[in-house]
Amino acid sequence: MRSAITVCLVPEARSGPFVFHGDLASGCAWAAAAGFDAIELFPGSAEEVDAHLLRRLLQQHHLELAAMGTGAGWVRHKLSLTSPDGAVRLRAREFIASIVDLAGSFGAPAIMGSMQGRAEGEVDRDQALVWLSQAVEQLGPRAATLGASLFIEPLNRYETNLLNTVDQGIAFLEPLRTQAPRLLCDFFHMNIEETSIADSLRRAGSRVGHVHFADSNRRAIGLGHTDVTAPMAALREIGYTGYLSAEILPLPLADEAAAAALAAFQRHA
Ligand code: LER
Ligand code: MN
Repeated sequence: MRSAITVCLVPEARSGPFVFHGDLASGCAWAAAAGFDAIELFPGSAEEVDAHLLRRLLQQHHLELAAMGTGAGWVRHKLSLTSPDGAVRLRAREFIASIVDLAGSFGAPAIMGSMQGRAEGEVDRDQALVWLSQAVEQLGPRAATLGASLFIEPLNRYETNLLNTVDQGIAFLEPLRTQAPRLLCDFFHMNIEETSIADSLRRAGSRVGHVHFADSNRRAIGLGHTDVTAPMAALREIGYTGYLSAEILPLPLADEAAAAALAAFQRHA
């Protein structure tokens, strides 16, 4: 397994679960100095990322790109793949597609988390899941063409009412034609929604594509009350070799959060 840490380029996401906030150059330098293998990038949009600069910075700092988030589409523009407004759904799909392309050019997956939206008002759950499946059937092959996956992230009940659990994620992926998508298992959300994080990881098996390595209070593992012994044993059992990515709050301060996250990685991976 490899370590990653979140780098956020979006000032509006200041209160989000990102350790570094600022620009790309400082974020890469900081992540490398903190000792991580990779960054997980949260950009404002694909257009706002200078791909040449990112490539140069990753090389210079011996970093990988673990994944790229698409949540700015929600945070900034209130886009969602399940909006009742067809024009908004289309813009959401285009927003994610451009991040799939950008991340894919680095061999990295895009993350579909908050852009899944929620079933509410005139949109019932079945309709929302149909729209979500249709979007993923388009985005999955697009990522696969670039040799990348697409990460589908179940979120806790306070953020969505669509995909909350790993089992719902598995059921969502099962009927799809595209084989590219994998599940993003975020220990913070799982602590709220799963009966057993370890058992859920075992059921997901090879569908686990990425892990957000966050404690119960969304701080670094070790700074909350989640015991990751059994989940880590489960990850080893299923042969997981991907990232443990610290998508955590910068608490008590960013540097301390990063140090705690790296120590947890070294202790458990
Ligand atoms: C994104 O990875 C995530 O976990 C969400 O909770 C962000 O709102
Ligand atoms: Mn997450």
